[in-house]
Amino acid sequence: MTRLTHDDVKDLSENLGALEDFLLKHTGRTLKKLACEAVGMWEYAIDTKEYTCAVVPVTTGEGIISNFSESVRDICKWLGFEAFVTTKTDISGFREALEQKPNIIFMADDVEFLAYNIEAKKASNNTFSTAKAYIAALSAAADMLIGKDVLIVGAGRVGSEMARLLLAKSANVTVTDIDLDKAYAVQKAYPRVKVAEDVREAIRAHKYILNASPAHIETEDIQEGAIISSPGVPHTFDEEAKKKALIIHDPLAIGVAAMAMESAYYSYLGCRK
Ligand code: PYL
Repeated sequence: MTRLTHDDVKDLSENLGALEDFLLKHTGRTLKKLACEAVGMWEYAIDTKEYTCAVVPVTTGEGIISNFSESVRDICKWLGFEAFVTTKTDISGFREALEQKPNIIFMADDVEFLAYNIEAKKASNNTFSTAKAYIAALSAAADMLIGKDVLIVGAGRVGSEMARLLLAKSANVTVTDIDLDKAYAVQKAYPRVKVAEDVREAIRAHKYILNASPAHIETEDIQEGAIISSPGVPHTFDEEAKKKALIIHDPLAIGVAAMAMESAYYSYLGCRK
């Protein structure tokens, strides 16, 4: 996934209410219900207020994204979890977190973002949680995906996981990417997936689109009434695109909500190694 910037997350916490209203209007789900549906759990299987989430800022690679950890904390709180950000970073922050005896620890470097459930000894991964969550959102907005033609734009880690999950929902899946080797690698892994070599033509031909790429989607290519579920950043859809299509996007909250619920769910499932 493309790395977020401070601008992507600086207003995230205060916009959670607006995101929830949008999800309720277009998917009929709250953020929490959508997250639970994404990970396949009953919403009341766990009582989130009985869980504490620690978020540890990590300075490796390109370093801290200002307000990233605070946004993760606030998304967890929105779901009913107790949550805090450690004052220290990295291993010192990890140690500080442990002293508070949390149930789940969130940490992200430039490649991986995990929510580790200490009791269950199992972590949820933002890449896969995001894929599940955006498919759940598309499925809810499109009133099921069985037998429907769905295009995945972007054949990276998220796009490839989306292909697997969409096939499990009996959708007709086409994948496209400017790097055709990546698209054909997904088809090799999942032979039922079709490859569209012309990205723009594929977008013009599909009503249901999962955008798992940082690529800009031209407004003129978007079908009237299309539904585009789009975790990708940067998010470059203009106002005209938003009039033509239902565009489901937020830079972090939908994916984090799914990984938080999934991680807590491991306790309910009694995951014991
Ligand atoms: C998890 C996000 C979603 C999209 N891209 C992913 C990303 O930006 N990853 C990098 C996160 C770095 C966080 C930094 C910090 O502030 O702790 N290490």
